[in-house]
Amino acid sequence: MLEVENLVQEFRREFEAIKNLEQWIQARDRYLSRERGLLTRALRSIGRLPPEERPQVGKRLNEVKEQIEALLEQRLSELKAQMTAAQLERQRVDITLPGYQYPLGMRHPLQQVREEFERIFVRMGFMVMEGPEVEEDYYNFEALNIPANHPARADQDTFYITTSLLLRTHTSPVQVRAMEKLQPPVRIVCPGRVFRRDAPDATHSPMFHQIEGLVVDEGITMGDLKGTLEFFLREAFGSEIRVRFRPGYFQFVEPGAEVDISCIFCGGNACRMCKQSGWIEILGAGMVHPNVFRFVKYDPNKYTGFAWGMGIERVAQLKYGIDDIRLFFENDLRFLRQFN
Ligand code: 2NL
Repeated sequence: MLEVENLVQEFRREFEAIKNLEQWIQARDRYLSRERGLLTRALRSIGRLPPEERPQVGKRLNEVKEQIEALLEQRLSELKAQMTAAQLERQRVDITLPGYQYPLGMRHPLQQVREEFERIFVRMGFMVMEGPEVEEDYYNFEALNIPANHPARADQDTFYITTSLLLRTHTSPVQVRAMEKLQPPVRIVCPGRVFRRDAPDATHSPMFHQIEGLVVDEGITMGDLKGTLEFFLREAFGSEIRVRFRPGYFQFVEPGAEVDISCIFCGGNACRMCKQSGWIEILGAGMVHPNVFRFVKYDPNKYTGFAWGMGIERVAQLKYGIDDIRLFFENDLRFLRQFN
């Protein structure tokens, strides 16, 4: 009996020292292991006691075993609860931390110019239309009155994909497609990327952007062309500018015109920016050639129209004083952030 009570004392001491799951497992095995458990061995050794002592010792040992099992069970739940609490503490999300500051993006300067011009034309009742950058030879050249042997078709100017597929060299094919779909009156602007096989330098990029526009209806005249473009240019560059139309040649118009604005830097006096002329060339335009109407099955005796095209990079360069077109495409944030 004395040994049994000593065992109980020893267990209580060790039980108090259990701080974690490993110590708990050690204690359980030390007392309750089927093979070497101190209590298991004590129960087995009852048979070696004098017969009169066996019932009393056996009863006490069974009591002790139940107590030890209950205590261990209780401590196990406590340990599990402690571990769960510790894990929750470790994983806690600190919602008081300030959030990550996402840097705000901005529109590319070319996109800003494009949207500004789109808005002016939309106010005048134009529709914005887009089309494929990979085009058929027919829409890029043939339907625009540029025949197979025209120099604009030479390999050095155009990126060909196959003999009949190419990267569009202007956004005019969008307008040809639009005329195939729509009946006059047509008022559209077509902004987008265009491609020319040029070696890049300060004034050339093999990919650049254009906005073209087209108006077709009965009775459209050169007066409509002049009024529309003059209004647009004053909206875009300031109401004080003057606009000048000079003869110009484009295969798909007749007559054609080069359009200048008075120099926005010197007011038309003469400076470095306008090469002392007082004028800056800003776009090309003209009355749509009857052959173009024939290709899209518009009756050239019923309808007339005008069209124009301008380069977006050139305008953005003028507006912001940028001397190298390649800056637009390098994605250098020190450059781009200046247009925020
Ligand atoms: C320029 C000159 C121009 C056009 C583009 C055009 C389109 C159709 C029919 C007739 Cl569908 N013309 N576009 C007309 C004249 C000039 O662009 O210097 N662009 C940068």
